[in-house]
Amino acid sequence: MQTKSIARGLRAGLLATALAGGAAVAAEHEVRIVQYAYAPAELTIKAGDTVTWINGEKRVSHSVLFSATGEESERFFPGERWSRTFDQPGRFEYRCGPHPEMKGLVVVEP
Ligand SMILES: [Cu+2]
Repeated sequence: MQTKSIARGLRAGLLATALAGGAAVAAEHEVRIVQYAYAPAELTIKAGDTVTWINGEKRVSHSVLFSATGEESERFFPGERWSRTFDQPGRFEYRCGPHPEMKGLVVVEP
């Protein structure tokens, strides 16, 4: 009888810990850049997550330029990467600074 109620208490405690931990853990996402394109071009993430763009080209540098704010990464070269954390929900359309035809979108859910 006493053993059972202790086990129940432990289970409830573990569940609460798991839920709190799950909400606090931010995820990492990757977007590869190959042949003048972002892949995936559209990405849906949760607020607090980080996206890393990886230049997978042979010799071309690219950037990530957010159209709405003008915020732009530095140019990054083949093998290099650039990361941004998205704390606010919203739609973040972007393109490549030197190659405006390259377009991408990050949707950040609350
Ligand atoms: Cu580019």
